[in-house]
Amino acid sequence: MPNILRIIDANANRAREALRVMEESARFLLDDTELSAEFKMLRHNLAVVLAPLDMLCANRNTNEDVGTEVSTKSESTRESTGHVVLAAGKRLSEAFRVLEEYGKLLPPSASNIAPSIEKLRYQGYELEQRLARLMVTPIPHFGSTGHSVGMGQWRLCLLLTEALCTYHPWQHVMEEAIRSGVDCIQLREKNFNDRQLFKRAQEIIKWSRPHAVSVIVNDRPDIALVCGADGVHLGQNDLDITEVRKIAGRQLIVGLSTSDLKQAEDAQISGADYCGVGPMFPTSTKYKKMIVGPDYLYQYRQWDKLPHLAIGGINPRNIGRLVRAGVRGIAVSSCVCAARDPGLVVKELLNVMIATESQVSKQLAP
Ligand code: TZP
Ligand code: MG
Repeated sequence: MPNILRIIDANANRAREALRVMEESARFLLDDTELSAEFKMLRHNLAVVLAPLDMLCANRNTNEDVGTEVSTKSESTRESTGHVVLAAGKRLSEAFRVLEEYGKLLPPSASNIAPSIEKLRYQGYELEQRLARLMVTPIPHFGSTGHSVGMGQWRLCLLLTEALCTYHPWQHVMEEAIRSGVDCIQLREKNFNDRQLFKRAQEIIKWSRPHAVSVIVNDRPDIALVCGADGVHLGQNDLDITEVRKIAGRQLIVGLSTSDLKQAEDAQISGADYCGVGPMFPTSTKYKKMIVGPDYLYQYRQWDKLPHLAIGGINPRNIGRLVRAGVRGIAVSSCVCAARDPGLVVKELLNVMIATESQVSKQLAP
């Protein structure tokens, strides 16, 4: 038993420290009273859950801990405050998981510890996501001059369409997608009347704002403006961007779907903020005469004057091909909306993206 208590002691400290690191960011960097109070409350609740084991300290034996000297290179540097928060979040979830697993071996008098820690682990995950959303800035977009320009570059935009949500209500799909890391949601409902659209946009905004997830309305600058969305997405046959700017000025991010470089250049000249780039692969979500494929994405990235969202038939199995063509951001609909586990698909997309990017950059390194 004492050895298990040593593990619990070490991980209780690790969790407390990680929470404190995140709390300091919420408090001093973001001045976010509510979020820092929630971190504080989680630290407090951790202490309450572990209180029955108050002899824990007696099990601390740092001198004999064979792990104190072991550290990796990645532990000694951080690129930004966002990375500090991400590293702390990872430590927190690891520590909670260890507490939960070894807590299951405690005697019956402490049998509520493991399930209570499980609850705290979920709360920690939620808070970490909220903080990361506020701290980890979007990837800057570097224009052809090499300077950071305009808005950032989203990573993963979900096109949310209720009729495509096969296994779950749309709210569940949205919540899971947000929890799992989308940074943009586009409301895409072709058959809603104006009232329905307005109401749906408001609901999505209410859920997305606390997580710093952008909300874009498809086709309708008027609805986007009145409901306070971040932007509007237009197709080649929708209202011209110059006309949209007349009513929205710079109040809305404006995106335009493009299928070749001429359309992308026109989009930039008429004041678009980003381009949809596609379709990448065959899709049944929207009728498309022609699949332009990853070749167009590659050309786009050579030009690269605006942030982009590659779109059309993208899923975790083919995203690797797009990363090799230079993709930085994608928009998906059916592979998430129609998934049995939408959150898992979002995580898979992001993980494959990150893993392939790191493979590609290693191959390019001298
Ligand atoms: N525009 C080009 S392809 C497409 C749109 C709206 C459909 C994207 O949906 P999916 O299900 O990810 O192919
Ligand atoms: Mg349209």
